[in-house]
Amino acid sequence: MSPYRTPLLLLLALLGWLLVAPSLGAARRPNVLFVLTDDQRWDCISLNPRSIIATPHLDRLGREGVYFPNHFCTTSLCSPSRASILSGLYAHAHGVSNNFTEYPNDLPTWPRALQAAGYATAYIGKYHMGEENDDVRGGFDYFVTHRGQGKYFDTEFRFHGKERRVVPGYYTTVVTDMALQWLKEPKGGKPWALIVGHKAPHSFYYPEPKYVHAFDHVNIPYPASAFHLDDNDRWYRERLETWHGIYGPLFDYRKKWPDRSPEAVKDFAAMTRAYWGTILSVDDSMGRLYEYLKQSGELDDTLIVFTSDNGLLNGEHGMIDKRTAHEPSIRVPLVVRYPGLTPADRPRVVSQMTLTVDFAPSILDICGVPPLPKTHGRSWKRLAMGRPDPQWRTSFLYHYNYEKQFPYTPNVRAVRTERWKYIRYPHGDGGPDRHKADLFDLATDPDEVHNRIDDPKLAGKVAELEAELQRLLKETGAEPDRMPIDEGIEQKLPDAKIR
Ligand SMILES: [Ca+2]
Repeated sequence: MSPYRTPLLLLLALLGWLLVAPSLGAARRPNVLFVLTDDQRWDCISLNPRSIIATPHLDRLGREGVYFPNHFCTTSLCSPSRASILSGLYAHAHGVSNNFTEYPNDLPTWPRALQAAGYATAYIGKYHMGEENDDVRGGFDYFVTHRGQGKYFDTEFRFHGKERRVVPGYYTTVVTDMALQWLKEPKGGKPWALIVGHKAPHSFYYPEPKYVHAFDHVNIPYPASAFHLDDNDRWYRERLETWHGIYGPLFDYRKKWPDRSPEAVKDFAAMTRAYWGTILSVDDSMGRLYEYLKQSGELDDTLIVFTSDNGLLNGEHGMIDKRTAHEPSIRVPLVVRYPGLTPADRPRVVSQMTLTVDFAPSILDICGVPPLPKTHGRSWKRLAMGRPDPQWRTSFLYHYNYEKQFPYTPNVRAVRTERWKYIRYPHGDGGPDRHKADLFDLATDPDEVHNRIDDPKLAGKVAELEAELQRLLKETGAEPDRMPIDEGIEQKLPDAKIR
């Protein structure tokens, strides 16, 4: 045999592999496990240094994958945000502008696109678009949900549009059991995509019995920003004693209200401990799902996404709930694990601002499935792989429309850049705003305590941000910018059925 023969054969084999390898890569489609919580704050995952609670299983996704510390929702309200997650569109474009509107049946979603591309698809848990509807929705081969908000214990689920049955047990555990059951079923060689919709940590907060006392030792004061409202418009103060204010009923944690006494902070602390407790069960759930994928050999072939639909104000600026454009309301946790993006021993942090509207383009891009015909978001696949994306956004639009059923937050039109946030509160009649705007310098004031809108030195910055807001409204097709008339902050409680 010629002494050159073996190296030549090796070289030919290598060339052949190089030619085939890229096409192999393109053909391999990862499974998708998308875990969605309800109202989880960005700092309630212990990858965030501010977190009081420990979430080792959620952290592991980031420690073996990609952590997005600057991820945001574009409307901080359950149904509109969920519709943005599925469609890649802003609320004004998908039309689900409140919690009572069904997702339009003819509007594309990323699960539907995956289904059309040959994926086995399922949705298990809280869907929360179209409150009283538990029918099967388009794009899912298997669909389990319930009417309304569901309950932390003993929820009545409906199984793929057929029987309704109370499943005894804790919600988070029960949906995890159902998810594992579906994962174990044969898929006929198809890749799969599963969305698990948790109820936790949405109000009213009921932790699992084993976590009821998990945070009894933690002292929890009202946030300092609750006592610095002088720079802000009057609506901040008008909200304090309402359903969405810190002196109000606190989702029934306070029996007699309003209560401005310093001692009443104990109700706030009890509420916060319960909220945190519900997230510990979510972490357990992720641990079980991860362990199953590892055992079944699918872990490294699965794109795991963990996120929430919106954030939550927990006392900041004297506020409870979400809806506003403040950081705790619009920031959302996001961790992603998939070795096709980065190997498990080379975790990555993507610091660019990512949005709920980025999920549809990103997931389809990673799965090698054509994008939806129209989205406002962009794929972060390149960023997650550590490649530069010089065109990535440096600002984004946030909006929320006043709800008559929840008269505690004005209309909100805001622009956030990496350093600044400018928030307007339009009246809704096209005339001049009747509330003072907010301007926050997030670099020097991350807790948004100092409203700089009246600072004459920043007039140029305000003009620049106003122009950017108008540009973003135009770019996302939000013109003419329709919104309800702001009927003001009211003390009345919301209807008991929709709380
Ligand atoms: Ca929510």
